[in-house]
Amino acid sequence: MSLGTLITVAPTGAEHAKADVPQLPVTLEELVKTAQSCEQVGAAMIHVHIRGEDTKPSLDLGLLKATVEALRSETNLVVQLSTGGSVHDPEENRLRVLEAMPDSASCTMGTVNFGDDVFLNRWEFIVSLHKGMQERGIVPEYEIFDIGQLASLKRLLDQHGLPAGGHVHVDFVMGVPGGMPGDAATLVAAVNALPDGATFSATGIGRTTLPVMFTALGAGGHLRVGMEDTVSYSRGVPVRDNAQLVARAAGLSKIAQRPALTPDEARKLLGVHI
Ligand code: KMH
Ligand code: ZN
Repeated sequence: MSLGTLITVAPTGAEHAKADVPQLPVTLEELVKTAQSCEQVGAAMIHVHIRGEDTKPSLDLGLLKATVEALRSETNLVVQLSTGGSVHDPEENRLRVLEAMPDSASCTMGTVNFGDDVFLNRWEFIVSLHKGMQERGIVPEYEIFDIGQLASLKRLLDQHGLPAGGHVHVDFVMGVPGGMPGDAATLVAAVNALPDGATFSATGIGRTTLPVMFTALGAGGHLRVGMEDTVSYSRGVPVRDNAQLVARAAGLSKIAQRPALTPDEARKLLGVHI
């Protein structure tokens, strides 16, 4: 069990509309400010989805590169780009995200129903992402939306070897309609099915946020929080900003005697080069 808690902030995502959630960071300036305020209260890594000028999800390579550069110069956070994008993004655009050379990138381990949509992750595509990251020295975070995807992760590691950095880190994304539920029993079952030596973080979508957070802390895991996953702080109370969610996670981590890791401690845990 790791002594401290890696807190990842996922501030934007691809699903919420700026018109519905005005506090959602969508411009590069808003993203950098959010990143700085989240770092100040305990975040060590940022999971980034960018938006275009129209505030809609984008995988524009130039903007992705500018985002990585800005986050590197204005914060010390580990910069993780999403290769999941939105459910509408084609595979070639998702794969091209790696050309922005982030420290880390997400790699979802299977296809899953996603509300009324389908989040498509074919085996060949997963292998391309894994190999693309190995070649570039980008550290993957394997996103797990359902327990069976852990069997795919073991198959991937058996067939194609360890990721860059030599360490396997998984993020359980729980409570997506179509994926695994966000409850304690499911998280414990998922933890028991992890590859040997892997670390994990967990996030619960919407009202599953708190049960997943408490269970992850108790099970020795790390935390992902942010407005990608949750826009309500409590029943009927909108999230003020991402830092509010990070501060709550950092406070609970401290109470659990597993205080928030610094970004450099996170790099060590994940195998990201300093
Ligand atoms: N937006 C979801 C369809 C990831 O970032 O890698 C996919 C997602 C996972 O958020
Ligand atoms: Zn994401």
